[in-house]
Amino acid sequence: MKTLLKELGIKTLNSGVYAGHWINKPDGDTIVSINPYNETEIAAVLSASKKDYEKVVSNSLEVFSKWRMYPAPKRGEIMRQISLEFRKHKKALGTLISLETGKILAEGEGEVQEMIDIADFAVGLSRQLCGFTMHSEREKHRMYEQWHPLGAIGVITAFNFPGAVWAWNAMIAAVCGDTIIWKPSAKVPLTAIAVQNIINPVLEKNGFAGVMNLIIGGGETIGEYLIHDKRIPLISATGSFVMGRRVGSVVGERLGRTILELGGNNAAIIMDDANIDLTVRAVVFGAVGTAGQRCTTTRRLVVQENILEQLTNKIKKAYASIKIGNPLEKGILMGPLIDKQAVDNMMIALEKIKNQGGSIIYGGSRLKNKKGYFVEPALVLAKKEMPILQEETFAPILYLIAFRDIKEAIEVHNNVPQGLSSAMFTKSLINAETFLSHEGSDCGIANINIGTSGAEIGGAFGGEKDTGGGREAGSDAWKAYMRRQTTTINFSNKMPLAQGIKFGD
Ligand code: UN1
Repeated sequence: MKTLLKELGIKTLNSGVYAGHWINKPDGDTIVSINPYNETEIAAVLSASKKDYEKVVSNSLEVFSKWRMYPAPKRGEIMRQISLEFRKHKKALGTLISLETGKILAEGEGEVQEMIDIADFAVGLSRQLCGFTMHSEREKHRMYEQWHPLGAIGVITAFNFPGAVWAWNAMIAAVCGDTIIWKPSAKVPLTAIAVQNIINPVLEKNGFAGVMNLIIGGGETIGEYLIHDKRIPLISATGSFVMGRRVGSVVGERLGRTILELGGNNAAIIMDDANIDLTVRAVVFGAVGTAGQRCTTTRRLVVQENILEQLTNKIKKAYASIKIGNPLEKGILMGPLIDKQAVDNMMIALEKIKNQGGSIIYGGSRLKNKKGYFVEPALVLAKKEMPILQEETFAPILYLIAFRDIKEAIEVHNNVPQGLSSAMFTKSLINAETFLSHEGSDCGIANINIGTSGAEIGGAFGGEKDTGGGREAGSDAWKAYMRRQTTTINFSNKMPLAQGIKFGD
């Protein structure tokens, strides 16, 4: 572990504030990063005070005034160099992510791959920040729109994807000409420090230290400063609905912009014509991967009643073969939850399930024989009226709900406050297209014969309703990081008015 931490520049006690340079001794509290696998301390971090916050913001604003005038393709070239650095450190960073979050190594490295992918995407995007041109109704007039950088933006990320979600935001915002102030979850501060250490030499070498900055601290301090700060035109926040509502209302009050990527309560509908083996594989990864702690985790299976028993038996069998343990060990498919609170929350949810008439047909116990925040994944036979089905419990609990026809399935599917990801398993074109139609899934992501989690970066990522409506990563999500300007140029010798208005002539 020592060499790993050394490669990533992690010391026993680290500064948690970068403002174009590491702030030597930030004034905030000390945060300790705990390995959820064995409850031991990995390293500690000095968090930011209000004074440190001011340094980060003023630096980000100063760097923005230069960065915005640096040509976008050249900004892209710097993202290319960053992408190469991510590649170089994929193994080490993936291992640290695994250590700090408890996700298995394959997923830790997969997360770094997601960072590489979005950095590569940003390189290409840097030559494609295109606006439309329009035909003016006036003679010898040209009309077009152009996109300008927004400013210094705030990026608030959650513990479960401590690298990738920052990269979705930072890589895209940076090619758009923005500077970034990153407030990661205080549960995973070391990944953030490691990432900052990886990108710093590249940004410094190119004369742009401080395009991407870091501020580690609590939501009630640093988070609150960021969302209230008029100088920050955009806050992109990933986390719970409660957090998102706070961010949305405070930033909305000052007419700032937000990108909100909040909880999911994702369902997969399994039709009786589905390829069952393929379905089981997708469902197990979707429900148990990252120990059920993805916002895209499959939480509800809506199953056609005539295959419920067969499917349940196969899932049970698959669950029984899942090895739970040290996330760094080969063959392990499920690591611990992030902390004790997460385990307690799962146990509270399971109690509620029982009280509401659900039956736990597999797992659900706290694993007491080993250290660390371990649980067994749980399978629950649920009734569609159970109130708990409306909630996102950030743990590996999978509800099985029976349905008769596709109409009922879609009704059950959509009948939750959240709207992030969704899936249908079927071989029928008619079922698939119905699910994808205007009266089908109401989510931001809808898949056929693919699970709810594990999205590629090329598409826009995000969801509807209580998920917050934001979109990040690929497609045209970049537009949220820029301001649009509509421009009309008159190259005639006349002064015609739009709508043919005659004004004194
Ligand atoms: C998250 O859980 O916040 O689609 C992000 C996925 C990953 C990203 C998850 N690519 O599951």
